[in-house]
Amino acid sequence: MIPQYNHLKIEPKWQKYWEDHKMSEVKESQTAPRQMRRYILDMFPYPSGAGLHVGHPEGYTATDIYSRYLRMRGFQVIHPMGWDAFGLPAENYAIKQGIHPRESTLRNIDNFRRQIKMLGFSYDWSREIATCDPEYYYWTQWFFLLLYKNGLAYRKKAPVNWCGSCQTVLAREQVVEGKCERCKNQIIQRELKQWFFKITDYADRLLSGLDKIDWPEPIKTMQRNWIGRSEGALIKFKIQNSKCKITVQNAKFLEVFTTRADTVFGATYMVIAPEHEIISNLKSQILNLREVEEYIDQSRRKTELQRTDLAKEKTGVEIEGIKAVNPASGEEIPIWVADYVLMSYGTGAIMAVPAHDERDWEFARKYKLPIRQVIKPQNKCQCQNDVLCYTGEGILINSQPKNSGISFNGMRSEAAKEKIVEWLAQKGLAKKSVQYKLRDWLISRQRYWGAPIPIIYCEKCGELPVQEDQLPVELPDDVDFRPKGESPLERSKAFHKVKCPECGSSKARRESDTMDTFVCSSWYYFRYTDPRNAHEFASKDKIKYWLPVDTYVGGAEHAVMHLLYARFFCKILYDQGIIDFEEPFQKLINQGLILAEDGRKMSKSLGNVINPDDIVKEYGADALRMYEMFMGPLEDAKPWNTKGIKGVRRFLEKVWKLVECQNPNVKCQIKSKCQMSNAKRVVLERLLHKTIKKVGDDIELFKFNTAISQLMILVNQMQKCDQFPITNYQLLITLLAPFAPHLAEELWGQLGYKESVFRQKWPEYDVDLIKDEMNTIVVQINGKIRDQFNISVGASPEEVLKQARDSEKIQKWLKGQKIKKEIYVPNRIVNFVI
Ligand code: ANZ
Ligand code: ZN
Repeated sequence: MIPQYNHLKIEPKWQKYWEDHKMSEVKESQTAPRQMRRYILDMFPYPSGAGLHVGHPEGYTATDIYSRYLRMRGFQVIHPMGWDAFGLPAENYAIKQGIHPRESTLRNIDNFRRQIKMLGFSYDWSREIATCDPEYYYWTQWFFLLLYKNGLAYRKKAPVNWCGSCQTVLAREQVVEGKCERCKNQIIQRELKQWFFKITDYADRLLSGLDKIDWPEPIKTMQRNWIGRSEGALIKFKIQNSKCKITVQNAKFLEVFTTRADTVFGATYMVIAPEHEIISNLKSQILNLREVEEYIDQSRRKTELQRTDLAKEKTGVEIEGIKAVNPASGEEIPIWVADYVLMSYGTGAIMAVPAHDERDWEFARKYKLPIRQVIKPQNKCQCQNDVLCYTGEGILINSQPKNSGISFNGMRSEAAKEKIVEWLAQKGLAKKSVQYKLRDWLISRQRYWGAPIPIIYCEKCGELPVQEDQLPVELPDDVDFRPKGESPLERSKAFHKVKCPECGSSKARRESDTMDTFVCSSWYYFRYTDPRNAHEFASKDKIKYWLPVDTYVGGAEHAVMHLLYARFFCKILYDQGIIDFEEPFQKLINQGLILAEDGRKMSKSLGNVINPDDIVKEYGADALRMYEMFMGPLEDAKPWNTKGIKGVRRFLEKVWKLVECQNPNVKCQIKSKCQMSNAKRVVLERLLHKTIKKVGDDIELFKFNTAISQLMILVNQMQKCDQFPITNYQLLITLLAPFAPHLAEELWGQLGYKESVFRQKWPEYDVDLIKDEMNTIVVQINGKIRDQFNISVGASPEEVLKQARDSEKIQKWLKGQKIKKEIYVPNRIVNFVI
């Protein structure tokens, strides 16, 4: 009897073995050459109360397969795991339940660790880190000070979402339809002093660096758009009192940023953002101030997204009493305030060209503002869809300043952009300019559960950094988590009682903001290389030994924030001479979403969540791992399918039986005499070597689904014969090992080996056995070609002749006639003489 494949017994057994034998731990070695080291990294998870989701094991299985494979190929692999442990949900839970976030976070981490271990991933647990650990955030604070000392961290006023009834700042996700999630009070925008990191200083390098890394193109595009570099010009429009035509003294000019200076003659009005300072500067001149202020008030209640949504109808109010002068045409044009113009981009003001910009077009139509065409499409038919508003480039028309010999008519857009800016520049009214969408990174959070910002404010000395030897600034425990709504840190006495590091006065107070958790995750991959270092965030040697990360796997939802911030930090360290590379992650791979069985996103509220605990219990970790890799290409979104995991489980059972039959101690009932012909045996031998090649190649390309298909094909063929040399079974197990490590270890042991299968070398394929494995045989009748077929190289002459005779086409030609002679030119031609 063949023993049963009992995953419940096998899996914990081997997990313990791997841990006891420290199979996944790795140390620096002076003899390991540089090209034989790899850093394989997963995005560390936020340990939520819900536990592991089936989406987590998808990426983790991919990196595990790759890491195990690389180790078998003789590489030194650093493959760590840790916890992105600070964050709002833990704090909210604390505030609601009155339990300390540390307690709930540590509990969640324990659960996550248990679940990850139950899946048999080969992480080096000796390198585990948690960002909420004071030993870790010591260095997060050190990074803050590094930026601070280099002028890259600064404080300025910025709007926050403020709930007047809870008396607290809210995160974006706590604002639901403009109202406080907790008390349903209307949220207002309030200006508070906040900390920023000057990521904008690095905009160009963050852009150019993208060309040097092997990342998915969509992610690069998202980063490029996020940085949003635009070349254009700043153009000044004079402002005058609409009655007396005298230039206004408080604000003589309104400056705009445009990428289309070629359209300046078509600018028939201007629009400023509601927050534009000109409104308060010119209050006395504005005739309809009340109306304008009311409009501004309304738009303050909208989010940026609502304001820029193209589908939403645009609104605005004309500012009466002042006008602008178009510097090109000399015409007087009206100034409007409208919230489709954002204060945060360019100058917060635009010249509106309704004939060539869709937003302006829509606005002009609604408010009956003049529309003047100044660009003619170069190619007439091109414009047919755009008769109304042509947004492309083309040939200038209606672009001639009055009373001057100059004309831009007939010029192409591209040249006109240059010429017009040059012409206006002579009058001091224009200059070239580059603008970025990227804003400095707001890192202040008015929250408890984060790394405290290491700054002290003294009544006398002002803002001072905490001395390095005073780090870490630890989160206090004398805090009250009863539901009050505000950050508990704010109210901690112990935390704020501090002496000024400069003058010693006790009239000093700590900064009570904590850092955005993205600060913690911007440098964690360094810490893994030297996780217990008490003197540095990581030693230079260890960084040099392991970094940069070779392969980074995670969700595409991190396209901009985390992946941009990490690159930013890396460039700072490079500029400090601490590291000698500028890009942290050489290759990036995004795994796709695993959807619910119904094709929707898995979510608690839909009740369609698959829990990995249940799956592992029923089918085993190996089945879960292998199924998730078999579902489809790693990058694709794919729905869960219970039939699918059953199929994979059956495959594993098939492998189990197949190998168990070779176990000399097992009496196998399904063992039968091998019926294989010589040719088929060679085919099988070739298939085995082809599989070695394909599985290896596919693992390198992260194409695990096709590697698994190949293994399935091999197993099906091997089932048809039990007379293989035992080495073939060994090969099969080694190939399967990275995918289904527990099963592979167990079968390996059953074949009598004492050492782990992961101490085996990854098999090599025989080049001769994979190349040109089929011959094409041409079949002739009386010297005329009548058919051809492929047959395996090892086929005997009898087998070739039989197949030739059996061919349908040949049968037709032969109808009723006898073959007089059969001639066989080996591996090439069969000729029948009739
Ligand atoms: C005149 C014009 C005519 C424009 C035309 C476009 C087409 P990108 O490419 O994204 O940089 N703009 C400038 N500042 C703005 C702000 N704060 N809020 C909203 N829109 C703003 O876009 C640059 C263009 O966006 C600028 O060029 C400006 O409109 C608008 F046929 O100026 B353009
Ligand atoms: Zn002081």
